[in-house]
Amino acid sequence: MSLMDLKQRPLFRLTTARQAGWLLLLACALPAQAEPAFARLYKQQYGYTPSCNACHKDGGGTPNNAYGQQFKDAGENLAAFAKIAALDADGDGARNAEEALAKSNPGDAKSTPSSKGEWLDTASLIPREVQALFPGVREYLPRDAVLTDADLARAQALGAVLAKADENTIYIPLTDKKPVGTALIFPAEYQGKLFFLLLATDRQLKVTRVQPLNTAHVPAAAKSGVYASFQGLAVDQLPAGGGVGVDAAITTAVKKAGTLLYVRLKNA
Ligand SMILES: [Ca+2]
Ligand SMILES: [Ca+2]
Repeated sequence: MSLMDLKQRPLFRLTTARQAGWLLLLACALPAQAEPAFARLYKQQYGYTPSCNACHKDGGGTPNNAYGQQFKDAGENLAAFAKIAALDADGDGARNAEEALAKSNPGDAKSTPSSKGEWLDTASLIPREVQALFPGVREYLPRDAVLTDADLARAQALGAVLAKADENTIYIPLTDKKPVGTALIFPAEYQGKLFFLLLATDRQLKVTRVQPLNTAHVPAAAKSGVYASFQGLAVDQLPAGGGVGVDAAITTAVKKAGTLLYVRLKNA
């Protein structure tokens, strides 16, 4: 399938819980890489997956809102929901549990059982870091990158060793229903520490940007000057990482991410 064929696919098609889980993991985990355990527990308790903004002020990685704080203070576990059920975290007059059951946002006073708003819209699951790279884009096609054995073999031929663990979500920004590029958030590891990178391409799958996302705990990755070197390269012609420095760690991760994009979006 070529990149252009993607416009035939329905938007925001989340066919499995796993796909939704991946999206949420990415959307809520960044940039702080907090475990999105809350979202899983919330689903267990209330039967649906909330957006990051149930607990965060402005998407994943931002400070907790009042509901997120109450949940945290109550123990951050399944039992915590009952403990804070009768409270009204956001002060909109509806109790927390009442809001959760009505699918309004217990952490946002603007969302109430009678006027829920669009906080559960799947578009809200597109990470802010991705949206910032495509200003003006209002529609995204999140595409689950599940790797087949053929994909893994193609990747190897391109010089990247991918594994099932590298499966990910590719975000495809659309303008007038047509893809205008791609974006992928993926992990890199340096000296045993995990951090995340964002790779974006144009519609021809040439790299437009590689940037670090949460490198506060890996200062070397924040300072690296290697990011600009990927710009303009086709994703199937990225350099292989080699060596032990942080630049090599980044290059290896970018090679894997670019190759993942290529094998999933370009015809064999
Ligand atoms: Ca409330
Ligand atoms: Ca509310």
